[in-house]
Amino acid sequence: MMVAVTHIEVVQGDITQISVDAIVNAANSGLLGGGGVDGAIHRAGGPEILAECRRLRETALPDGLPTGDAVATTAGRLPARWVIHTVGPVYSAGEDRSHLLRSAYTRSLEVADTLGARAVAFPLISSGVYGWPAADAVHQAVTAVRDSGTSVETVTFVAFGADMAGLLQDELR
Ligand code: AR6
Repeated sequence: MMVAVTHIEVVQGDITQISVDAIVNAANSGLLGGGGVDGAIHRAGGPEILAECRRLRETALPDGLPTGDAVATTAGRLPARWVIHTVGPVYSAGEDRSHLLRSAYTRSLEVADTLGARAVAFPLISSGVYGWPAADAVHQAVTAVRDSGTSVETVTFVAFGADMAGLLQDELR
């Protein structure tokens, strides 16, 4: 039996500059933009991405994209071919939502498999505006990708700062 092994890499930088088949956006259910990495992707990718998100809201996703799910659009003028939008959970100290955080990764990889994407880059979903503690966000991200069974060959985690890059390197060791 052939067992696909996904290679996991860490780079520090801005995900909008990464040349891969698909970059993942830490979006919100509305899909119409926001701050953080979402704002950066729409700014750098141009209006084509928002136009396709609007069309999705008018057709397949009238109530928006549920937390833990994922959907692809064009990447506009980004170096990537697709943006896979996913919605991580807002962190809650009183309720364990980690299954939704892992689902954001696994559903994104399922969408990537459907597209035939071989190289995919992720930001650390939920670790910014949504308040997920960085060390656990990294742990959930790496374990979700490792356990996913995806056909994607290379997953690149894009750390926005040196602290996040260090946490990722520790988790991968
Ligand atoms: N490249 C890579 N990582 C980035 C970039 C970038 N250009 N910009 C920020 N990050 P966040 P969330 C990191 O807040 O927590 C938006 O308003 C950032 O340092 O972007 O899932 C959406 O519309 C952090 O580590 O996403 C939603 O409403 C990580 O990306 C909400 O924020 C995620 O931070 C989603 O919140």
